[in-house]
Parts: sequence; C-alpha cells; structure tokens
Amino acid sequence: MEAAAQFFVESPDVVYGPEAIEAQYEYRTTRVSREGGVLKVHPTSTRFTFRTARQVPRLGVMLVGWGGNNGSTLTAAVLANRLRLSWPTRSGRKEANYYGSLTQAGTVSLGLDAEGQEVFVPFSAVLPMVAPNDLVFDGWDISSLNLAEAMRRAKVLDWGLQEQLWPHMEALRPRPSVYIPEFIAANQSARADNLIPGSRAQQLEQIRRDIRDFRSSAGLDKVIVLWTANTERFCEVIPGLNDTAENLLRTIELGLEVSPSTLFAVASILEGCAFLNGSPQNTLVPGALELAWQHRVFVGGDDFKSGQTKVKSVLVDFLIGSGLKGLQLLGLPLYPQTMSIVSYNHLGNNDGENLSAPLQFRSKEVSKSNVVDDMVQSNPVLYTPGEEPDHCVVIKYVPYVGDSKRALDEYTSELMLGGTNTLVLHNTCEDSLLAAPIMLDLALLTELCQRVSFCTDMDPEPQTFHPVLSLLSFLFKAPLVPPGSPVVNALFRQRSCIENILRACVGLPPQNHMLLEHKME
Ligand code: NAI
Ligand code: DG6
Repeated sequence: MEAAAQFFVESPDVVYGPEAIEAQYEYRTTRVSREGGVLKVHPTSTRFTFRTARQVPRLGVMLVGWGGNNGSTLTAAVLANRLRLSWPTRSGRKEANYYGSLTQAGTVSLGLDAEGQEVFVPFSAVLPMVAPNDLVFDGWDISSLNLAEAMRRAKVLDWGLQEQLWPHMEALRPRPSVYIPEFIAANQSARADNLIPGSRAQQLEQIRRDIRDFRSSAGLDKVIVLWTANTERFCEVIPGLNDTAENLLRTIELGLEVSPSTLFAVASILEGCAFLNGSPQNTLVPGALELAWQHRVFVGGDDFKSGQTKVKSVLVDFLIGSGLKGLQLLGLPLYPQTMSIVSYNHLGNNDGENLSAPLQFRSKEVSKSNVVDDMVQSNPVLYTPGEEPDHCVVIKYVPYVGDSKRALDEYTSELMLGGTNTLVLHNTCEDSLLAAPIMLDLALLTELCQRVSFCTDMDPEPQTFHPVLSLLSFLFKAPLVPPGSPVVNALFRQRSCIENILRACVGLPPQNHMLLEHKME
C-alpha cells in the first residue's frame, strides 16, 4: 500500500522514483578546535544522498504490557479512529482523533507562498509513513484479562466509547509473559496469572515464537516490539553477566540474572524486530546494545516523555537559554544563575502503585532527573563544571485519582541584583492519553527510519542510521544515544532534529526560522 504523497519537491536534487525518493543534500555544519586558548570554528560541508523506500509495509506492533493502561488505551485509540467513532459526553459529542501525536497532529512548514505566508503540512505528509489506522496490534501481559476488560480496569476512556469498543477489544487477549517477581513491586503479584513457564532460555524461545507467529498469522511485513509494561528496578551491569552480547546470551542460557525487559529486547533483536523501551529501567544493558549492533536492529529508549518532563525540557531550556542571552549582551552572569526544580506528582493507576515501591520509584526518579543535564552543561558560564541545580522528584500513589495524574512543579531561579524568579505549574491530565500518541509516533518513526538509507561523498557505501536510534529522543525522558554522541533533552532541539532529517530526505534545507524575506526593505 502506498501512502498518498501530498506534496512534491521540484528540484534537480530530488528524484521521485517508483521505489524510492532520492535526495542530494548538502549537510552544512561546523567543527570547532581549541588552539592556544582560542576557539577556531570551521564551517564544513558534506554531500549526502538520502534514499527513502516509498512502499509502506503492513506493520505489526507488539506491546509488552498490552493489558496495561497505556497498552489498552493505544489499542482503543487506533480502533476508535479506524471505526470513526464518536460518543456523547457531558460537554458534548467527541470524535476520535490523534491529538498528541507529533506525526499525526504536528505540522512542518514547507516555506512561503506568493503572499509571503507560511504553508504547513502534517508531519506525516513529508515522507511515506504507515497510517496509524492500518497498525495491527498484539502483545504480552502477565495479566490474562482481555483488552476489553483491561480497558475497563484502566478507567481512562469515557463510558460511551468503551461500550462501542467492547466487541472489538474483547477478542484481543495478551499472550502469556515472563514474570520475575523481584523486578517489579510486590504489590503487582495478584495480576500475574498469565505466565510463560520454563527456564529463561525456554522463555526466550517462546517470545521469539510469539513474534514469528504474529508476523505470519497476521500477514505482516514488519513487527516492532514496544515495552510498556511495569517499571522494573535497575539491574546491575556486571562484567561477565550482561556487559557483552556473548555474555548476555550465555547468562540467559545458564538461567542467571536477566530482567524480563532485557529478555524481550534480546528476543526482538534476534528476530530482527526493532525494540523500544517505554519505561525507565536500564533494559538495554551493554550486552543488549552490542547484540543490536551485531544484528543491525534498531533499539530506542528510555521512558516515554509525556507530560511533566516534556514541560521541564521546555522550561529549563527557556530559563537557561534566557540566561545565555543576557550574558552575550553584558558579559556578566545575570539570569538565572542557580536554580531549584521541585517536581511532585500523585496518581492512582497501576503504574502509580508499582512506583510506590522504592526500587521502582528509583528507576523513575533517575530518568525524570537527568532530563536537565544537557541544558545545564550547555551554559558553562552560569554553571561551573559539576555544578547542578537542586532537583527533587516526588511521586505519590493516591488510588482515588486513578489515571488522572496531578503534577505540581516549582522552578526557582535567580534574577539580576538578588531577585528571585519562581514559576509554579499545576497540571492534571489522563496519563495514558498522553502516552498513547507517543507510543504511536515511536512505532511510525522507527518504521520510517528502517526505510531510510544514505551515503556521503566520502563514503559511497549505503548505510542506515546507527542501531541506537537517537532520532527518537523527542519521545523519551532519558534518550539512548550512540556511544560518544551528545544527549539532547531540550524539546525543541529534539523536534528540530526529526523535522530537519525528514526534510533532508526530500532535499529541503533545515528549518532556520530566519524569515529573511520579511526582514528586507
Ligand atoms: P500499567 O501498570 O497500567 O501497565 C503495565 C502492564 O504491564 C500491566 O498490565 C502489567 O500486568 C504488565 N506487566 C508487568 N510486568 C510484565 C511483564 N514482565 N510482561 C508483560 N506484562 C507485564 O502501566 P501504564 O500506565 O500502562 O504504564 C506502563 C509503563 O509506561 C510504566 O513503566 C510507566 O512508568 C511507563 N510510562 C508511562 C507514562 C504515561 O504517561 N502513562 C509515561 C512514561 C512512562
Ligand atoms: C508518575 O510520575 C508516573 C510516571 O509513570 C509518569 O506519569 C510518567 O513517567 C510520565 O512522566 P512525565 O514526567 O513525562 O509526565
């Protein structure tokens, strides 16, 4: 099936062939060297050829934790859109949509029209992408409830929508999964009634069989596996155990310590399926990353960046970015010099209950806290090396509020001449309705990246993106990046990365927001 092309780039550098779009692209950047205390900046240019296969596959997504709030909500959202459902609520009739999805509800500016006005198209129109309504879902859960019952347990969707979805979701039943009690909170044990028996090696084989079975029985071209199961505790990286691909595979063979999420990552990689980790724990241990590298399979993580952290990665960028502007003007550290960030939230869903255990909370605390690091490090004038803002993260479990998470944030920064600048935010939202569109974007963008290859004038051998798919950083709290690559948390830098790489694939220059056309007489 071919996605409708909604625009064409008319340029000698871009060829729309029957199988692929090929674009010649000049990547202009800079290289910086330090010479005798002076920074020397050298503009550089590399010629790329991007090739994007136009045929979109029939794509299957397997969710680990399918019967959870996120899993059932994403499945419901795609069904509701596919069936064009609408339902009454006390504030009027609502219709299914994909709000919150960058690819489906975000736009890209193509340029100015004859009247000097910007022309926007949806992200999904830039390159051929799988249509979300065409996705096929399957997955695993340690809880045996079918997806209709899981949707009811989640208490996320309006009743009128649940009623319409029920017959469509009732037939969907999660496959049995791997339960190792010590990795998730003890309060989860009552759910665990749908388990794969046997040794770790047998469990790995079963997961691999499940993937193959889904691929063939649903007639799929591709499968992507997404972990949206409970947050696990971190696992220790131990030489000989999980530090290399060989050691990790031996560990599984011998039945030594491996987390369920790592087992799923290994199974996916061995089946040639991209694996994405939506939870904070270190699923992709060095051995799993090496395995992905060996098999040239995409992996991405960690921890969906949905609400509070998304705002944090905008606000801290704003605060520190504003400080940099003052410095450039006046040459003195003015605004803000130091800072404290306090993020509190309470929620009452099963995720909240699991996170009420100390080790699982710790995994989440780490991913929620690291998110300001790059912004702090980007401003060595405000922050000396090693200096950090005070940053405190609190999560409380309050069953009554269910999936409706409350997030309260306080940002305190210093103004010039001893002033204090305090910002306070209160956000209430259905947590899973924020997460579901992010899961969708992860699957669609990962699949698109699988169809992109490129070569350069220096290296004519076609290659694909690095198996650690850092292009997905916009969607993760603690983005995984290839070794030695800078981690970017600032939200709009992350968005620009996706936008500009997609533009490059159709031979368009990076979005520069200069609008010079409107700055001339
Ligand atoms: P949930 O608790 O409702 O769902 C998790 C599901 O995973 C449950 O149905 C549980 O039975 C199942 N499960 C646990 N261990 C499993 C295993 N080994 N194999 C298969 N299934 C297993 O949680 P929710 O709200 O759906 O969140 C899922 C994950 O996404 C959590 O780790 C959460 O921290 C993370 N997350 C959620 C965000 C949100 O906004 N909702 C944002 C960022 C991350
Ligand atoms: C409480 O913090 C539960 C968590 O699972 C979060 O809801 C989730 O990680 C989303 O966090 P954030 O910071 O992106 O809103």
